[in-house]
Amino acid sequence: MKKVAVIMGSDSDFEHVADALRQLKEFKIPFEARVISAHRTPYEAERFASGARDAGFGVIIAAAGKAAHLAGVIAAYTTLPVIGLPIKSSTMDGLDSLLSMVQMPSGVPVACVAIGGAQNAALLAAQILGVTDETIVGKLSKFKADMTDKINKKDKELQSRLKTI
Ligand code: RP5
Repeated sequence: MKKVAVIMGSDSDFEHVADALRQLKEFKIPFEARVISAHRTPYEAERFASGARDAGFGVIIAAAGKAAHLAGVIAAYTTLPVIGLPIKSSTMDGLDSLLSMVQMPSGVPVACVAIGGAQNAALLAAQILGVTDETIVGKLSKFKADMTDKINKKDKELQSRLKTI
């Protein structure tokens, strides 16, 4: 199975990325997590992205905050799909990160999840790998079925509450 790379711009991003790591773990999808910064360690960002396909990765999640160029820089150096995970920053609530990731110029796409959307980043990575890996599809289908059950249960509970108002 191809691996997922989870790159964060700083160790201070870790708590915002943890849900992605947990979800990948739950699906038993192999992943590697690294701290690599587009600005502070640009050569490492280039080196990692250029070699990612040969290193066995199938998709890269890039999490960063503030002037969040990490996903874009990584996408510039690889033909693998890159998922940007905008981190909620202290001053602009993550809008800065979101816009830095999502407003990519033509020719260098970055798929971007919501600000703080760590679980969705992992689910999207799983769905990308699932295009060619049937074992992941089963896990994704179960995830969706469980989610359906949960929401149906909430709907039932709501119907009961409505009778009491
Ligand atoms: C970004 O700057 C990182 O992704 C992080 O979200 C933000 C702040 O980094 P630290 O100053 O906390 O290391 O590059």
